[in-house]
Amino acid sequence: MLVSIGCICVLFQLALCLPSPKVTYNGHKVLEILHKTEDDFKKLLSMELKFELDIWKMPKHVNDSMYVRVGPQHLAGFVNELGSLNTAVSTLVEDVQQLIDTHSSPRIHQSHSIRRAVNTKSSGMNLFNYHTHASINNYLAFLTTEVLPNGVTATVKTLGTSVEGRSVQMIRISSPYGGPKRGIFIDGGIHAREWIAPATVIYVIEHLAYNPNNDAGINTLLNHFDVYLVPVVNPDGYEYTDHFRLWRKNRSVNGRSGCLGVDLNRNFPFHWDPAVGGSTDPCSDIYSGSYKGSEPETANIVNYLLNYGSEFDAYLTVHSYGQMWLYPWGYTSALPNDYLDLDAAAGDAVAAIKNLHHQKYTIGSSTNTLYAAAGGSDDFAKGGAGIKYAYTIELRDTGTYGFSLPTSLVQPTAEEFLAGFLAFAKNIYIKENGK
Ligand code: 0X9
Ligand code: ZN
Repeated sequence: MLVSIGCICVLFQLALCLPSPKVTYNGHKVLEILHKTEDDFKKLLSMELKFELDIWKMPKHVNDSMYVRVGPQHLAGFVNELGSLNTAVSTLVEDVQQLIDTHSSPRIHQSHSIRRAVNTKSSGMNLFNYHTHASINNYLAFLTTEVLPNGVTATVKTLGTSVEGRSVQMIRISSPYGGPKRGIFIDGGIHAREWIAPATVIYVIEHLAYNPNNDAGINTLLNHFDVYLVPVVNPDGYEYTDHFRLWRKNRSVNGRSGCLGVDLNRNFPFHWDPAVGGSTDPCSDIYSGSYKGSEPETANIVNYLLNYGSEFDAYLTVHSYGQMWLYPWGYTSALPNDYLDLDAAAGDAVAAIKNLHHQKYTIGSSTNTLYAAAGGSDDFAKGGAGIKYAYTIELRDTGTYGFSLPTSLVQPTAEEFLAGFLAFAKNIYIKENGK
């Protein structure tokens, strides 16, 4: 009842005007489960709502592991029911709250300390921490006031608002040199709890804005492309993670269900289908929404990409975790006709990633590498908006810390993503321009 109890409390607190208490995960465990047959896997999935399971990692195939968070009130019942299946179960995380307390620090609000000077080499934004949404929007606004090296300009556009009225902002980083240029679109924070995604997008913004002079790769990138970045697609969910650290969805009110939120990455209007890796249950973490594109946060991206998609060569959506560089499709196991081009560009990206800190990222179509899930933004970008090179990138790690990635790992994670991105952009520029 974690989610539904939360909802009742929300109503209660609204009436009493009290701040909502933090949801804690004391006694919650993450179990690693190995299933032996497809049938057992289906039975396992059917237990999601009954035991309020939070699936942290889906298995890729029979005998691959699944990671599942389960609360103390359901542990015995769940383990008991697992006993009737042919599975091997072990404990990956003993106590989720302890993991959160030990390894993640609260997000910081830093707008006041961003440097107010011109022509220096950085904004002063703390790149190795997690930031509040307000802090991120202040940061984007600050960049537009900067005189950046090499004539680079930063322009901010509001794509729209969220359910709770927060402003979803996009920044364009552009150099006056080179061209004519096509665009690359990067977003983060579709899923609320994946804090490393907005942090990584901010890291990229900062480096593109301030480093074209001393980084040849960035200079070349900006000579070839304008880069458009949206650090937080789902600001309401992102802010809500202050109370409910493992919240995934947005904060839509779902009729009278008593459960809030739609999984935005099941809501995009291209082969939208709750039956493929989504859900029709508003209480599920993978609720696909009541109809395709129902959510304002989805519409913000959809409308922009429908209007301007023809100007973009690439769409990268940054998620965590799992260390993967995935391309469409998520709605089918069939591959796009041009998948070899997408595979090759991803290959250059993961090679550059490996080169930097020896981290291994897996490449493949999302259905064949991760799991089938329709309504993802990558599928829409490619199939609905016609952007050839569309990807979901799952950043670090592979399960040690999961969503509670310590701030000490923000820098290497973001650094290697930037290296991968630069290699990727070089690949697609050569492929599309023949030079
Ligand atoms: O399930 C998702 O939405 C993504 N994984 S995550 O752990 N970040 O939630 C993967 C999405 C891959 N793309 C599509 N299925 N279209
Ligand atoms: Zn995600």
